Parts: sequence; structure tokens; C-alpha cells
Amino acid sequence: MNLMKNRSIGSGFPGNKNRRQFLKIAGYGTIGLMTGGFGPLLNYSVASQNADTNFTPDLDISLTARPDEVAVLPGRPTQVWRYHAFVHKGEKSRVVEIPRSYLGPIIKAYRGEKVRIRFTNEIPEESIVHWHGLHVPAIMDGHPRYVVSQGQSYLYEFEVNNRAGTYWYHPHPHGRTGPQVYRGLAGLFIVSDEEEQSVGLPDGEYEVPLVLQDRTFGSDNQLIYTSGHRMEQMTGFLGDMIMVNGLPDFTLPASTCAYRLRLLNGSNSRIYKLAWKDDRPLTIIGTDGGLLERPVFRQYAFLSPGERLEIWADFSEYPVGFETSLISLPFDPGGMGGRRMGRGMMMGGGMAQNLPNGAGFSIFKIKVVKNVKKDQSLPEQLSEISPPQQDEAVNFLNPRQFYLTMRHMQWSINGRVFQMEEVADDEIVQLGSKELWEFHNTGGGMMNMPHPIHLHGKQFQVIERSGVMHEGYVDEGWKDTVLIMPGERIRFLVDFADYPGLFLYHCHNLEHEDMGMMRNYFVRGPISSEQRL
Ligand SMILES: [Cu+2]
Repeated sequence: MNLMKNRSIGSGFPGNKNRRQFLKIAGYGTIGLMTGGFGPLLNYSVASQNADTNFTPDLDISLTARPDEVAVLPGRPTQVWRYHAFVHKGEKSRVVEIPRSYLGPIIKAYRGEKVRIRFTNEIPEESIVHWHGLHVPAIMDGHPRYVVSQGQSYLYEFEVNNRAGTYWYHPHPHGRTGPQVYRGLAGLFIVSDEEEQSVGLPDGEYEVPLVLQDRTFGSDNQLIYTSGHRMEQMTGFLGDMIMVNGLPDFTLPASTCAYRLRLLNGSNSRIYKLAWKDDRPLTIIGTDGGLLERPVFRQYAFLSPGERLEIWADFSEYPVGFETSLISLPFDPGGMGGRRMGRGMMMGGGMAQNLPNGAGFSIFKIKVVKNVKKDQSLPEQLSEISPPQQDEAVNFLNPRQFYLTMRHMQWSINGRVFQMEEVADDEIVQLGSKELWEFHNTGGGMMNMPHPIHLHGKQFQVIERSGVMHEGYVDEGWKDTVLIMPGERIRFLVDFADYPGLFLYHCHNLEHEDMGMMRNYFVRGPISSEQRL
């Protein structure tokens, strides 16, 4: 469907120089696209930021980012930035606050619903919200060029057309995503649909969202971020305390039955190598884009920033009093990953890392506290997913190549760093086409680091992964973020359907992203008459 209908305004943009000014006056999105500074590629108009009278939302909420304080640790409350929501239309239960957490509320929607979100920025710097994993039009995706300053609003209206799954939202202003997420701006966006509901997975108190993050607190209970030193940016922020749903020392009191655990890695740069402390394998039922076709079993599984995993955890065989933990196993993240830098080593004059990437630790505890009789067995089939057809890709014989490299102490993609509206010729795709994209993390030497690569606006299917073999990937199902370890190459199939316009792809190590390890890709499509004007 065309959400852009009756929403667009005139474009015909004069050029880059006047654009900012025009945006400020008009208060809506951008136009004209530049390619390497060689002049306008084409003009592309976007929707007005006035509410569309033809858009009748099923769910209508306000979402405000504002300074707040939360008692995270005993003693003085912690100053945070936090999302607050208010439901204007729809059941109040669609917005679920997490008690005592700095995280934003969980927003719940059904596939096919029309959602209006009135975002207001009340933090003292520019911000914008990105709906991580959702397939929405370019102007609804939270591109950094749509940032609004303190006191201003941005109107989102879109139809939820993703599969049921664990998605999330967080800020996306260029250069400030890391610090804004770190101060607390993030929340889950959970989508449900009929297919998922027919499976009959554990729900209610047996369905537990778990957002994993790391934080460092000073002696005054306030959050400490990186010093801004280049070396710390290069590695990414690593906190020394593991938080679950914004809470320290998290314990999940469980009953003797099956649970559906929805895990999100909402950390800035920490990678978790998930495993059960009691050595049983992980039963994985879902990833970024929802349920897998059938459960898969892993002795351990990587979860990099931005990725999600859904785990089936059955405690029916365990007695009350049983205790286990979800842990992160030690691993080698490569040359710049932190571990080789050594514990307590000064990072180029910056802060010492007490818990490097790749260190082992406990994430949270599960304690069986209650007997229940609830006979629920792991479904053999969870959903239907058609296998990816590589030969449907227009570039089947010649996949698009991306090299993750370091240049002049700066992470880059194909040697380029982010420019707000720049798209290179090899970053333009055709609306409605399928393509193979191939990412190489083979920079080499000391400067190797893992990079979780995220594509905006799309779910894709991994075709192959080669290089260093790890057993801990869950490449099955639909993905929007993939971890690429040093020395690895990954190939995925993506369908550029439905929405033309400018979208991002980037490393989801937020410090890498902020320093420019991010690029635009442009989906070129026919310009509708409303858009042309
Ligand atoms: Cu990176």
C-alpha cells in the first residue's frame, strides 16, 4: 500500500546549500540527493509532517524522550534520558513500562495495524527515532537527516507489515547515537501475528523480554561514557556492569515450566557469547525477524549489538531451588576487540577496561521458585520460511561487495565514511529487485575487530558465511543485523521491495557508527505523480 498518498509536498530542490534552511522553515524531510558531490542525482519528495487526515491509526501514541532520574543502584538516583509513552488510541496494555528501568516502554503491535507515533524530543540535543528491523518508508525510518531539536516533534505513521518478532527502537542522530542509547534511550517493539499465535508459545508471565546492556557507574551512581578518546571510539564503549532490562544483578524467578525468552543486545559495543551455565544447549526459536522455521540447538550463540534471539527455556524437569545462569563465554574478538589489550591496560590514555569484549561473565540468574503443572512441549514447527533463492538476485553472478576497513584511524565501509546525503554509484539499487550483498571483514593485522552489520528497512536471509568457522551463529531465519568476525565473509539475499528512498546500512557497534562506519543506500524507484509535483 502507498502510505505516501496525499502526504507529499513539492520538491524540486534548489541544492544542498539551501536545504538546511528550507528544512528548518518547512519542518519536514529532505529532498535532492547528491552523489559524491557531482550534483543532484534526482529529486525525491517526502511527506509533510502534518498529520494525514486519511490515515486512521489503530494504535496512536505519544513518545517523548526526556531527562529523568532512576534509582538504578542503592543511594543517589542516576540521571538518564528516557522514553515515555502515552496511548491516545488503542488498548493501554500496548505500552508496557518496565518498573525501575531507564529503558523505554515496550510497544506492542499486530501485523497489519496502522501505527501513529508522535515523537517529541525533550533532551537538550537533536534526536530522531529509528524502528530497528521494521520495514517502513524511508521518511519513517529515523534517518539522521530528520533529526529534531529540543522541543520539536516528528510524526511517524506507518503500517506494521513485519512478521511477528522482537524489534526495537532507539535514537539515530548522526554522531550521537552511542551516547543517547547509553543514557537510556531504547525500548522494545514487539510485533505479533496470527502465524505466531497459532504456535501456542509460552506467554504472559512465561514470555520474558530481556534487554542486555553494559554500563559503568561512577561513585556518585552516575553513568560514565567514554572519554571520547580516539582509541576508545575505535574499540567501542564497554561497561563493567551487566544490566538486564536496565537493572543490575538481575534474577528471573521461574516456575517449573517452559519459557519464551526474548533477548535483545542493546549494548553499545559488547558482544555476548551466550550459553547456559549448566552446559545444556541453547534451544533457539527466533532471531531478528521473528520465529525460525523450527528450533535449532547451539552449545553457545553470539549476540552482537542490535541482534535478537529468542530462546525456549524449559524448567519442568528441575526442582524448586534449582539455579542456573545465562552466561557469556570467553572468546577472542580479534586485535582491537579489547581482550588482547589486557585487563586494566590504559587505552591510549583513556579509561581502563575492567571487562573487555570477550571476557567471560554471568549475565543473569534464573532461580526455580514455584511448582506449576503446565505441560508444554517444544513445537517442532514454528513458522514457515521460504528458503532464499540466490538465483533470483539481479546480481547473482556478481554480488555487491563491501569491505570493512580501517583508514586513518577511522572505521569505514569500502573506504568511505558517512556523509549525510551522499550515495555512491555502487550504493544505488532498484526498487523491487533482489540482490546479493557480500561483506568482508578482512582488514587484517592489529586493526581487526568484529563488526555487526545492520541494514535499515529490510529483513534479509543469510546465504553463506565463510572464513573463520564459529559454531555460535544463528544465521537461520530472517535477519537485519549480522555479526562478522575478523577474517569472515558473509553473503545475504535482500529484497528491495515496497519503499524507494534513502536508507542506511552500518556497523551497529555504536561508537563505530558514530565515527562514520555507516553509509546510505538508495532504492531507486518510479516517482509517483504525487511525489513529483
Ligand atoms: Cu564496527
